[in-house]
Amino acid sequence: GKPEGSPEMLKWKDRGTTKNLQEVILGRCYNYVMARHSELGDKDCLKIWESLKEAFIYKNPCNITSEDYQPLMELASHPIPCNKSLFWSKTNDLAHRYTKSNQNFFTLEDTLLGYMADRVSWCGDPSAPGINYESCPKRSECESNPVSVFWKLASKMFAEAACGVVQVMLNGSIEAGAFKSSSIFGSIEIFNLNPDKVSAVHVWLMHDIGGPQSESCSGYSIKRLRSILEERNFQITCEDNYRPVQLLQCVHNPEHTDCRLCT
Ligand code: N1C
Repeated sequence: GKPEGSPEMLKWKDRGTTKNLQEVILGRCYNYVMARHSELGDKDCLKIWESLKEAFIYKNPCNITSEDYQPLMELASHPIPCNKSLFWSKTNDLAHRYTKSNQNFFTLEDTLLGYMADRVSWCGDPSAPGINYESCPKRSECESNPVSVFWKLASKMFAEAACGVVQVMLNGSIEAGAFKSSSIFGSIEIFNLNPDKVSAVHVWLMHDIGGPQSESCSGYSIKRLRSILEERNFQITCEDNYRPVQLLQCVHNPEHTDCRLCT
């Protein structure tokens, strides 16, 4: 027979569907619902799993649309309290460490939808069993793959649901600039904030401890973000190295000068 799992027989370039996807999604769903029962109302995890499965099973993994996810979005979405939404771009790890230590803020991964899908992969195949566990398409192979379409839609809904003051954590150590218009934050989230519900955007511009500070709040890409947001009638503030987040970075770099109490 064929040599199993040898790279040359893989159809796509990204990793395949997560093993035991059903159990992982169901387990995470029950876990989330149990911990936050009061705020969530009734959520049917079995129905949620089935609507995720129906979105991609037996389908060509390059032809997924937002409509495929509509039932899932309706079943799994829930409101987020005003002033608590935290967006991020190129600060995945730090942003999530921060919301874990400070229960006051929600990233998309702190909502039911994002929590279930975090670091999980899935895609379909027209032939049986309808799920491809070997490989899935990368974004460079096709834009309309199940995982990319999911995150774009979930990000859009997360932004639409925000109210009050919202926060965004950006990475000031990136050479190309902290704000990128092609990122999900720059291309989807900022354009789906509702000016009737959101008053202001607070930028936390973090740079790596000991790393370069390629950009500060007066930098070029932040100026572009500022003009986009002001054009849309949001107030914007920017803070370099917001101290509550920097203290979390300092846990791993306690001796660094940026981490000393008196500077
Ligand atoms: O493209 P990005 O960042 O600006 O996207 C981040 C932005 C956040 O504010 C989230 O609300 O968009 C949302 N989001 C996720 O929550 C998320 N979890 C995992 C967007 N993408 C997410 N991923 C995966 O990381 C997904 O595969 C996407 O393509 C990357 C984007 O990361 P980025 O470039 O650092």
